[in-house]
Amino acid sequence: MGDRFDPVKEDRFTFGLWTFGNPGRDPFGEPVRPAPNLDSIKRWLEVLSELGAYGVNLHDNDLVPFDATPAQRDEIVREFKKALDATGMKVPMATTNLFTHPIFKDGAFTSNDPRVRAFALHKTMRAIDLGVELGAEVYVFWGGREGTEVDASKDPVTAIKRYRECINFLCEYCADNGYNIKFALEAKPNEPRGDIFLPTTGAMLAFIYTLDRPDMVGLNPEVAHEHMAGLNFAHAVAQALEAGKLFHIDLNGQKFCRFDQDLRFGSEDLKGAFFLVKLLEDYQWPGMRHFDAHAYRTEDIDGVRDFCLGCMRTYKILKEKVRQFNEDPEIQGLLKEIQVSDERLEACMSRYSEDNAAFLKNEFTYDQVKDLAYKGLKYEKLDQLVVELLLGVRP
Ligand code: GLT
Ligand code: MN
Ligand code: MN
Repeated sequence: MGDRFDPVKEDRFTFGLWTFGNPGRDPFGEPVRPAPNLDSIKRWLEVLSELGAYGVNLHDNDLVPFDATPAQRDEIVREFKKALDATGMKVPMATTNLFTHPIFKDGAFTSNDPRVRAFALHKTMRAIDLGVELGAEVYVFWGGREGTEVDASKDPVTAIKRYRECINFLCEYCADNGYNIKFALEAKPNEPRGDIFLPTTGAMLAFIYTLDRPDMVGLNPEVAHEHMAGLNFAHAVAQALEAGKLFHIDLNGQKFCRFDQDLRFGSEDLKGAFFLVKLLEDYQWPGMRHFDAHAYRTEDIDGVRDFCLGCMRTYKILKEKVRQFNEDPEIQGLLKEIQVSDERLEACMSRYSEDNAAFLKNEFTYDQVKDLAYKGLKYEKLDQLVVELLLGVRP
């Protein structure tokens, strides 16, 4: 498109191999695009690099087939690394596919069968080795099959204990091997299971503090997954960010309370996307801007390219809107009015003391705030200004 919104490497945009490689299969329809293979992956590395993307992320089996021999695995990895070098593309994040193969039909780390849990650890340790070999510094855990349809089948308390045991085991594995990698847990409320354990970013965050090495583990929130649960994604991300636990992010688009659509970033809920970009940019969050989405099933390969470019351009356009928001005199003037400051009161509330409590309890009475109860806050005006800014009619 040739304007300032075209992506460049410094924007640090990444895509999963499974995103541009998505063949457009759904529960009711066959693939509409060819299944990815090493040759098509190599071509995509060139295309994405030319478009200005920084890198790609992968599951073990996006690159190495489940049944590859060790020699085949090594050959594929060698070829892939050559293609990375040739295109200057990086692999900042890796993960394990613990959901496609039938062995994981009732979960991996939370399976009732210890043999399945042991195999999940076997597969994940090897996948971590692969990620580290490719230079990944973040390792994602999305527990797609860690759940139930039949509540009678699993004790949910035991399931959480098993989940914890496996993540603890894998943290030790990384520490023992001196790997410079952090774990990022990704929540999703349901799909493909009827219910998935630890269904929201907040639930995952609480789980992290029960682990043996909480410092090693953070979050990978995804727009679509929080919207499936009807939640405000920027608020979930803010909590993760404030806790120092935003280790990675999955950007995409999603209508509320539906199946996991994984749509092009910004294609739904533009205002929500704007406040997400605002949060990441205002706080200068240093992570990759990763897209976990795929092209509509109506698209061929050209459409997938349009999809990739669209994700990145929309992010950059919203980033520009954030700059406008932060510089808009009318918006900033309103915000100044709204964000009242009172040094004395704030100091008093910031720390408990007998005196501060006595002051708030005995002297600071309703009389002193009664004028505020019915005072309008001008949020209608503020929100309309945001809408007009997003619609491109602010001066
Ligand atoms: C799968 C899932 C995503 C996860 C990916 C990583 S795979 O597409 O729906 O949300 O982030 O396992
Ligand atoms: Mn995801
Ligand atoms: Mn998703």
